[in-house]
Amino acid sequence: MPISPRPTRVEACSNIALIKYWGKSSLRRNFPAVGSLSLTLREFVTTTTLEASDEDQFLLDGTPMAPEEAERVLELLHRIPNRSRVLFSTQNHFPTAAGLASSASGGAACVLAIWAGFSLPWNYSRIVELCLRFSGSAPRSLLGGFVLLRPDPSRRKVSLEPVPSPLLEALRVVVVQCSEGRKEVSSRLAMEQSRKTSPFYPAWVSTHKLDLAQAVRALRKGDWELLIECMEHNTLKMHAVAMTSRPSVLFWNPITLAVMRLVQEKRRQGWLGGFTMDAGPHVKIFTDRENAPLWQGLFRELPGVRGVFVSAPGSSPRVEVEGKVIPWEPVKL
Ligand code: 2P0
Repeated sequence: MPISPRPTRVEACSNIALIKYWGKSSLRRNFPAVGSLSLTLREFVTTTTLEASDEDQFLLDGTPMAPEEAERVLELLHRIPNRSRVLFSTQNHFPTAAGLASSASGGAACVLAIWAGFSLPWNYSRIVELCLRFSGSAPRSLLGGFVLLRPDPSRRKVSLEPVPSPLLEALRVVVVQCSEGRKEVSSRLAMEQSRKTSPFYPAWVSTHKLDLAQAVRALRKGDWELLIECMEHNTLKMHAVAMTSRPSVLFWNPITLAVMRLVQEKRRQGWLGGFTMDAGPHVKIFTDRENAPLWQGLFRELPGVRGVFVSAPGSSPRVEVEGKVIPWEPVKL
């Protein structure tokens, strides 16, 4: 008899890195060359459901997944011998088409749904590893708040650690959507190109630990100024590495630059906020709940901006099997 999954539903929040992951030391194991520090976002949620079915179906926002997306799910399902066919459905409650990262929440939700649905004997460390294989940013969505991911190449593992901060509760992220449509280059491809061809890649790797340590110190102390300084520095360094790859990868557009300039200008006038951009043109501004409406109002009026969204910090995933919430407290490694 094939093993059937129990009906399972997982909600996982996406995350945004303050200090970036860019580059792999092993392509095969999708192992990061550098650590990263992120914030989990409450308003950017992926819901994944899994149940038995007559045929395998993999849906993203109600339509069949692209083959490379379905392949990541199948890679996990291949680990279950003699399984029944499944209906695997993922919904992103945020604009995927806008290029805002969904592989983080999607990866965490996928691994947890398969683990819980099939009652697999995966321990926490195994779940982290499988999330990492799915996507380098996915393990960070296993925890809430600020999350530090550190690679330990000698053990071929990464560790995850929540970073407590007095800034957390009042923190808000304002996401400024600077284009329509999907991104042109995948992060996976672009970071590999950076590793192989950018003359700045070795400097990126060798200075990264210092950025992480500074940002963690800023968070622990509640030091906004230091946090913004090292987040913007690390962001610009990552983009400099991408830009100086061959062929060059330039994620920004003129709206991106206009938003960055406005953040700097308003900060000089006393507004609280710092920018970061990932593998796309959109700008995310880290600020607090008093200043968030100011940024929102400013960017809604800026010509070319397609949307402005605000998120508070999010928590770890919610896993429900047969309608019951099951404990998911990833505290130990
Ligand atoms: C980050 N990014 O730390 C960095 C910053 C994009 C820029 O993690 O190849 O989709 O699947 O491990 O996780 C996006 O890369 O890459 C990412 P893979 P992923 O958030």
